[in-house]
Amino acid sequence: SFQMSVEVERKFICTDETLRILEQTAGEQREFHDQYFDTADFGLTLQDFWLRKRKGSWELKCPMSRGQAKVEALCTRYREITDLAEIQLRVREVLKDEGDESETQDEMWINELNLKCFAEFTTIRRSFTLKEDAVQVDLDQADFGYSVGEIEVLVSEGRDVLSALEKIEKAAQKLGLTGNQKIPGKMYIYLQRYLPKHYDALMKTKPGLNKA
Ligand code: V4E
Repeated sequence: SFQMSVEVERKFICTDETLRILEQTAGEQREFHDQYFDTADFGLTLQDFWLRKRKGSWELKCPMSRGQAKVEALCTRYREITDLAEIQLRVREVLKDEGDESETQDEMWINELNLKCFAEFTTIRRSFTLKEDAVQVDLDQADFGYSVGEIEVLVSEGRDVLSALEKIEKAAQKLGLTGNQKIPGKMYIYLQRYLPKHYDALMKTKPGLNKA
């Protein structure tokens, strides 16, 4: 069966105060390079699908039907698909590709579907696990000069998203996060800086999103 999980997360800007709190727990650091793919007319991202390759593995983040208004306030949630055959199926569906549905090997499917890498960057990530709240906190430093934190909870499909929100809220309070503004992720800043046409097209589909 396909491994599908739902990621609920809240981004934040990490202050020295929050960093001090996090550094009381053991953290680990890693580095990765992400490549994001879309068609020339933004067939995936304008529908809020995010296709990415990281360390040789593919992942598709898929939007979920609008749920609790509470989720949209400060957090985002996406279904994450990591099974390649399932990713190909979903991408073909989103792009309304008429071609044969046979699973193609290697990177042939990328060319076939006219997908191109539109953004790539390297991130240094420090991760902390707050065990008592069952959340993970990541501090990301992207190589194009943007740092952002995120509190995230993975829930399995169909599980209660509200309890995830409560965990995130509890962790946010512990970390002294008082802001109630939605903080943009790395990709939004990247698009805003380097691909303003793409960014503007996205903003037209998401009028509620905060500008950076
Ligand atoms: C979902 C999304 C994008 C894809 C990147 O997602 P993100 O979780 O920010 O990346 P990262 O590196 O933390 O992935 P992880 O390691 O957790 O798998 S790019 C834009 N979006 C949509 C989006 C949104 N709807 N709202 C906000 C505030 N940011 C991004």
